[in-house]
Amino acid sequence: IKHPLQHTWTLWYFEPDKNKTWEENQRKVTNNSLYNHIKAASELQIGCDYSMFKQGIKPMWEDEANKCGGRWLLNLDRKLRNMDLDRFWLDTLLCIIGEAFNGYSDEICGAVVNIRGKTDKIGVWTANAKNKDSVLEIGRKLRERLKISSKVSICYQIHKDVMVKSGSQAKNAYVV
Ligand code: M7G
Repeated sequence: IKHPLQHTWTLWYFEPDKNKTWEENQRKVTNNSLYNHIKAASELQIGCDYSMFKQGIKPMWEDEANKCGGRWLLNLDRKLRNMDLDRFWLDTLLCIIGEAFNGYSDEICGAVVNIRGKTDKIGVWTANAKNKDSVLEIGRKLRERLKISSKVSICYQIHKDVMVKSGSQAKNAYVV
């Protein structure tokens, strides 16, 4: 049977372990782990991530597919964890896997949810930060599909800026 989706996707799980490097802490979620319960994002421990990326792309800045790219970033106050986080993450997955970005889905590399102490984060990673039209269109579409309130703006950060700043402190290259 022809695959009904355009791409094959890989789910990654990050759990912080101080004895390992950041990269070693990224694990592919294999078929075996599907026999266990895959927790909702809101049930993960602080410090953990899920990443869903196109097959062959690692969920890291250094990957060939990501190195010129950036991410649309949605900051979610911890207080929203019970209410909104799982819905936002699920809708984000549906957008990327369902190729919802009109002609721009080729620009999508993947998406990440970071569970953190104060502010959880959802990032949609795109391939080339210089492709302004596609970056903006993806941002607008994301706003629309996630039904983000017009009072809230979402910002795009270039990975190269995030690498040298720290976490969410990087400047915003685009805003929608
Ligand atoms: P984070 O988990 O993206 O956000 O980055 P946080 O600051 O809210 O926890 C935390 C740290 O993880 C970074 O400062 C890096 O040391 C490491 N890290 C994160 N990412 C996404 C990467 C990556 O793509 N490559 C490498 N080498 N380290 C990363």
